[in-house]
Amino acid sequence: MELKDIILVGAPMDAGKRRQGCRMGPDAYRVAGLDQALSDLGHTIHDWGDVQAEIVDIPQHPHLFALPECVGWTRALSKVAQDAAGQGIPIFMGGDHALSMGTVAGMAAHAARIDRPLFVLWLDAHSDFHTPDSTGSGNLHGTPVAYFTGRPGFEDFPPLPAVIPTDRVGMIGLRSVDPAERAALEHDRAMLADMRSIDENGIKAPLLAFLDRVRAENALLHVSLDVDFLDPAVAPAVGTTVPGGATEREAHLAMELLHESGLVCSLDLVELNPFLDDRGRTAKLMVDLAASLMGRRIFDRPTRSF
Ligand code: 6HN
Ligand code: MN
Ligand code: MN
Ligand code: MN
Repeated sequence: MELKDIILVGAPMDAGKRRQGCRMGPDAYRVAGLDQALSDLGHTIHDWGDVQAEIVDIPQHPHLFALPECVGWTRALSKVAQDAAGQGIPIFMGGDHALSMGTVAGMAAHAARIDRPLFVLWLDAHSDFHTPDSTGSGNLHGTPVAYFTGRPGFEDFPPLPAVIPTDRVGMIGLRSVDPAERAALEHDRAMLADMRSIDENGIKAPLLAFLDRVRAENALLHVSLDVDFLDPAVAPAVGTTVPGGATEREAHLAMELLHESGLVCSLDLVELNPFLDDRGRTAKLMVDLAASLMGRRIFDRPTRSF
């Protein structure tokens, strides 16, 4: 197996929605042993500590929750992502899903600099395709895909160094998509695999089809893993649970296929809310999934004792 430099970046962002707790995510991953799980595979791990948001001088918005804070996180994370991408494989330990505005913007800038396209795999119950104008909740964690694919309404956010065309986005695990998002997704062609299609055809076929496209374009692949991609029975530590999610087995298979592809350049672990966890089980599952993505073999999975 090719050994990598893996850069852990803590992104204790909690501004993307009203319910608080995701700021504790980075430390939960450290306590759950992410560093050790990855170094056991032979990789070299560099923990860069936690990023802080920049202070941004714009007023609060009447409808959008914590807009200035989200803009400040986007700026800070975009810079860190560009730095880290030049030195290894960054794993962004969230933090809520609004952090992906910054991480994907930064990875897109990196990809543009080395003249490669960037694809994004969105593993999530939700499409996070709202614009600031269409969001009903006003929670910006429901908007990052719209931002980095260049949909309108993000004027307060840093201009994207490189917009990602929607046909370079793959979404797997969908089962809660608001009408405005659905309407927009109908004419923007992302690759969509909802839970119905996974139940009927499995997770392997759509994932391999997407990976074939990434490979054919000699592209880089950023993976964004939202805890609510998983079924709440196995991953309770998230504020936006939707029943009927991916099983532990489907999620591991996806991670192993991603590893075998050799295409992944960066990873977000988002929406873990340790305040809602059950004896650390969600944090540990996310660590095990990250380990599978970075090359842990099936017979090496640890016995989990509490
Ligand atoms: N997430 N569509 C809902 C909203 O509030 O806009 C839920 C968003 C969930 C966000 O998955 O990171
Ligand atoms: Mn999400
Ligand atoms: Mn979600
Ligand atoms: Mn919504």
